[in-house]
Amino acid sequence: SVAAEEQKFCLREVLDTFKSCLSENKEVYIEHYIAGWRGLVRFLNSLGSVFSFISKDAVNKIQILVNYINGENGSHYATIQSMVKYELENGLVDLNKRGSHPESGCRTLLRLHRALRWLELFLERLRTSTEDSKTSVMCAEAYNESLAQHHPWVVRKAAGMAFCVLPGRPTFFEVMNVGTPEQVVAMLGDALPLISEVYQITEELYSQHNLLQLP
Ligand code: 1PW
Repeated sequence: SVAAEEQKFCLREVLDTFKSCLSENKEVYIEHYIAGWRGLVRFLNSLGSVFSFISKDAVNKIQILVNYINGENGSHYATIQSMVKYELENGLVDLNKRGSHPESGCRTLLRLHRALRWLELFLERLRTSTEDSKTSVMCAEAYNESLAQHHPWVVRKAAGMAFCVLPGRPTFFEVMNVGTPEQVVAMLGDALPLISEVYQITEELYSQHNLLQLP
């Protein structure tokens, strides 16, 4: 049932899916990347309805990528590396301004990639936080250091308002459903290097191909 599914939610499992993202030669499987994002969206939704505006866009982006994977050229969308190669070689990416390919896989995944950096920075703050640390402040700091630079004023404003109503650290840890605060900290210590590696590999790939500013 849906209720049982929700009850089983545990952030450790979500972060573990990022483990399965990397192939032996360090390529990033899009299907697993998306599975990780699905879990993050479930987590966001469990924090309250204010976060549905944030998760909605992630859901849209996930769906665009799923459609590519299930489409007739799906085999090219196995990894981020194969997607970049395929879309660039076939002129399927709007490089300078939005035109005939406004929803390329490359630009869509770039949005999730930038949001992953936010997550990484936020979870790192959470990991090293103390009992009286404010989740809203940690979340806002992580946002300002990463995603905010890519968002227009309205979105920054709305995001700032959402952060203000984030539950406090104890509730936040409970929703994660990992165990005691000590277990949360240990879990984050395990998961963060993996998320960071997936982020770095994607960042380097995009940088090599000059794709970090795709419209
Ligand atoms: C507490 C855990 C945090 C996990 C990160 C959650 C994902 C953050 C998504 C923020 C989305 C805010 C509203 C949407 C803005 C879009 O305009 C923007 N999308 C993203 C993912 O940054 C850019 O996409 P666009 O408009 O160029 O298609």
